[in-house]
Amino acid sequence: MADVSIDSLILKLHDVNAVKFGEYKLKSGLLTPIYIDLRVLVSHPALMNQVSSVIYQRAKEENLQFHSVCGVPYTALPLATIICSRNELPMLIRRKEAKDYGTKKMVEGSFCEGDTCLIIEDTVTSGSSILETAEVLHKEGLKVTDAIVLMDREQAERINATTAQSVRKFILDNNTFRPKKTNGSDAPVPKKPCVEPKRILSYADRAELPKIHPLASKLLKIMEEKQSNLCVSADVTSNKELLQLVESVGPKICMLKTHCDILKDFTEEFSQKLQAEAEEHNFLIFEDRKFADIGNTVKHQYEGGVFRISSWSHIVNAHAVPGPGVVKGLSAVGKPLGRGCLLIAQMSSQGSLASGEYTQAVVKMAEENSDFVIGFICGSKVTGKPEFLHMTPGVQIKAGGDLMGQQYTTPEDVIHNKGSDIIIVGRGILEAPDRLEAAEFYRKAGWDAYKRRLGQSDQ
Ligand code: 5BU
Repeated sequence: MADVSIDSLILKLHDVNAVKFGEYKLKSGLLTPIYIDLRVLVSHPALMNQVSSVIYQRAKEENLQFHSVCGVPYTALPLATIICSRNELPMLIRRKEAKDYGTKKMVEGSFCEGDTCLIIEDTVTSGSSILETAEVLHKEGLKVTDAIVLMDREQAERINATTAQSVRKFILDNNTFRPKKTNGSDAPVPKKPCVEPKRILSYADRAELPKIHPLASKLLKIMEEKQSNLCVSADVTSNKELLQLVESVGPKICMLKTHCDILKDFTEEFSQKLQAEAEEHNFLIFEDRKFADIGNTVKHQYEGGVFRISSWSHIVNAHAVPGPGVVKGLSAVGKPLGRGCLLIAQMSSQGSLASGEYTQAVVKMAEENSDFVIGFICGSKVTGKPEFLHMTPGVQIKAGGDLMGQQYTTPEDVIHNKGSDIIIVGRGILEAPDRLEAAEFYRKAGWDAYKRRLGQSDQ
């Protein structure tokens, strides 16, 4: 790699208006002698190469040890690409937003748990975007100990001179950044070949995790025992039909999802019969109530009214829109009963607003309330924490949707490609000529996809 003269680089950055000298007003109102905006770099390939070289040189001078490189999206992404391509280093891509329901992981690329990833960033002011990237990588099991930053805006803003010499100084002095909030050790990690692929835990392994919620553990054990990751969505409108359905498909499912408010004749006696069926056929009941009010109100909705949901449903779900109060309210009722809650991190319907930063905030809320929240309704795996269960509605063997925004994906896609744990199937089974046969078909499809995920595809 050719040595890059910092002075000539600064002048070139200046030529393309990536660095401007003068008097600029910042958002904070302060005046600064330097203005930096490296987004224009992509239009100047030679300069891109030079900037990439400076960054990589710095990593070498610091003798940083890492297995892979990740550029903070978006400006540093092409810089990381050049560095990795030229030096034949593995790269990882951090997704900035899990925009669609179907979006997969937050980090693309191959890596082993415990690998160290070097972050590349173009400019930094507070370091928040580096920390955000470090947190996403960390959630996936990666260590982040260092980040290389081309320019530190705060340093630039503090200097009084308007000469290239000063810019040179902060490029050279201030561009190794240590994220503080990760759990990774600051000590250099010896580079080791990645021999073991990241081990995917089985449902049975996860049932035994020390931090697992007892209800999640119970469900995982049922799944393993019945070789079923199928939840049937019992969207029927009478008690009789629901009980008939359960008697038939009970042996095939790990969980039954209900909408008690679409039943025209719900009674307490019916809820008792449903519980007896759940006992007999060894499945859990999940009332898809989607609570979304302040804590005090959801507490009443969960415990009381006509349905007395907490008395018969092992699991309920909630929107995170109201904030953590919704979980607190539900937890006040459900936790003493050993119940659990799923947070809706993504929805299967077209145009859903539950995506990107919202989804990430939901994950955070779940992590902060893991004594009651056992997992998510989502389209794909939203957290690397194996204690949480991922459950996905909008599943049918045929692609497409309905006329009211529902979007379907296949069991293979949900379980194998997107890393979810449970398929929730409604009309795919309910509208089949033989519901039992259809349930067995989906059970097998979901289980085969899970086996493929574990790398046991020949089974
Ligand atoms: P379907 O017949 O397989 O389309 O039924 C899907 C069920 O899952 C239905 O009861 C919905 O209310 C439920 N659902 C969903 O489809 N998508 C979501 O994002 C959530 C729930 Br949350």
